[in-house]
Amino acid sequence: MSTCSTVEQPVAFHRPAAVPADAEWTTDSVAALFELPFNDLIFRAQQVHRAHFDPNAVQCSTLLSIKTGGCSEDCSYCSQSKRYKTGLESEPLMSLDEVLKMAEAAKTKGATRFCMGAAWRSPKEKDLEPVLEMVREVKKLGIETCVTLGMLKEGQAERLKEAGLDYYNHNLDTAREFYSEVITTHTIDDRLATIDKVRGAGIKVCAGGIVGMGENRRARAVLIAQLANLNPPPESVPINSLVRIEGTPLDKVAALDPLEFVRTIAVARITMPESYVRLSAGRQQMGEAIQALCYLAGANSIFTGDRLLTTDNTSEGEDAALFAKLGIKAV
Ligand code: SAM
Ligand code: DTB
Ligand code: SF4
Repeated sequence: MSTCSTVEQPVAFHRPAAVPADAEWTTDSVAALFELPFNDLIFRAQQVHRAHFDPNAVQCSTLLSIKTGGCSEDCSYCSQSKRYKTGLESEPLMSLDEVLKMAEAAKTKGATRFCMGAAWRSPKEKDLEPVLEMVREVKKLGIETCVTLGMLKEGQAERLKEAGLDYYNHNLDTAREFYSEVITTHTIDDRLATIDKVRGAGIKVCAGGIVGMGENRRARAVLIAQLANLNPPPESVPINSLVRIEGTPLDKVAALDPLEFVRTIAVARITMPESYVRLSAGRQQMGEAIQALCYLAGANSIFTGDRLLTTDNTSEGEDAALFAKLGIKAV
């Protein structure tokens, strides 16, 4: 029989992939989405995306590493852990003036959110005060604020909220079952506890993970199900493609098939219909075609600016050129 025969339809074409009857996603129902024929998966993701968002608009945030390197944690992917020889130079907390200059520049270039990241396990009291000041002053520029500072102690989230913080980024990073393969100095339950504190303080949650760390598809399904079952799901879901950093334990891990990355974006879109799905780290390594597929799969936010935290990002010109080709507007 010819491969183009119209007699046999792929079964999944007529069968909507398992949608849980109650709003709870199981690993199996998420794994079933991953197993769909690629075109069916993207079609479903597009349907969900178009029901909730302008399909041609992408929100842009700019990152700044306000405190770099020297981190106590052992996250196997990270350039900033003091346990690995990555050649990164540690830098103390930046001054308010420097941060404000960067935030102004980001706003001028069209970013609508400024995200300040610090390489801490958790912020000490003496660290939090200057960060609160940064949040207050950046907010005054008329741009949304986001920080990612590690695990929070009681009361810290409330103080960040009072300072005007819009979003707190705290990723689950990987599946519970795979977590200790990647990180041993804290647990996924520690991460969940901080997300609870952030939510409790009325700050919007930005939580996602990294793919391409040697996890299998099942583990990706576990991660997405856990994010989707947060109640409510995170407003922003960064999906990072591992940026392999020389000197880290994951520097030689086999690269993930880029189409599997696109699938992960589509599954995140379907399971978290109202969330912004952020095509995060790894865009520079992806090229235009894979990024375009990610937008098609429902990614609707990115990090813009020449740098992520410690690694290069696509340039402003490259992003503008791709958006022009695709007719995407930055919002
Ligand atoms: N120390 C804080 C924490 O761990 O939450 C904030 C900074 S940490 C660098 C923020 C996030 O960046 C991590 O949770 C991880 O998802 C992402 N990240 C770090 N290194 C990465 C890499 N090499 N590739 C992809 N994502 C990475
Ligand atoms: C997120 O999920 N990804 C961003 C942001 N949140 C803080 C960080 C990506 C870091 C990529 C590696 C680096 O530049 O150090
Ligand atoms: Fe530290 Fe965050 Fe990097 Fe982990 S991901 S080593 S906590 S900076």
